[in-house]
Amino acid sequence: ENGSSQSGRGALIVLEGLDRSGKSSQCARLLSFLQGKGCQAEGWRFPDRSTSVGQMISAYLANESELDDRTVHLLFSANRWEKRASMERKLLGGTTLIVDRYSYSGVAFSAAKGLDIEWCKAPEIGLVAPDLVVYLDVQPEKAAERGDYGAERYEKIEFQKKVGEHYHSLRDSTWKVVDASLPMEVVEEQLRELAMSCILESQGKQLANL
Ligand code: T5A
Ligand code: NA
Repeated sequence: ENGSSQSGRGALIVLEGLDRSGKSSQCARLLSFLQGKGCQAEGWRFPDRSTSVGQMISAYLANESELDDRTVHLLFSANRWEKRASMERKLLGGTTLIVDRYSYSGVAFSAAKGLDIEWCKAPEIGLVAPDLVVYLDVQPEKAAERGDYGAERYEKIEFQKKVGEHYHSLRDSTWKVVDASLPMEVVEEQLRELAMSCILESQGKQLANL
């Protein structure tokens, strides 16, 4: 693959956070920064609504369909599993992936509905482990003031508070927490630094699994 022998593997960088914490905006900014530096990088997101599983999820999120809580949990997980092989191929080929939500969203949102957290984690085991998880930290009230809030199923302040508590319990010392209530440019600058050092450090490390 292109450049893989010179530059090593790509890094798996995940952005997590509540709805409207700024993940998609920051993923786009980080991606263009990295590409501008000549880094081989792609932007990914979960749910990936382009697949048939993703379309079922999308209809559910838009309140166009009803699904049992465990069923939708497993669909979100299946949506990551169907991308696992190509994710690994990209990373080993030297492409860094900037991923908008991953397994932690899967666990935090389903646990906030009351599902057992260990049950929620189980189907994520074996997916590719991120090299870096950045949590964009914002109060639900602040996020709710941002554009288009409330359009999708989970965009309710009380529910988002529960999601935030579950994210908190999932965090470990490897996560980087960024204050996402700061201006976009400030968040962007912090993400650049975190991503650059992660990409360098990841080159010498083997890919791991969750
Ligand atoms: N879900 C997801 C699960 O339940 N299980 C799973 O396994 C997965 C993967 C859809 C839903 O699915 C759930 C979680 C979600 O509820 P999604 O498609 O990622 O997930 O949708 P959202 O997270 O809702 O994405 P949003 O687009 O709403 O939020 P973002 O991406 O965090 O925010 P962004 O960048 O679009 O910004 C929102 C607004 O805020 C402004 C932006 O300009 C924009 O208007 N903004 C700021 N304003 C001021 N200061 C800042 N620092 C700002 N940053 C952004
Ligand atoms: Na988003």
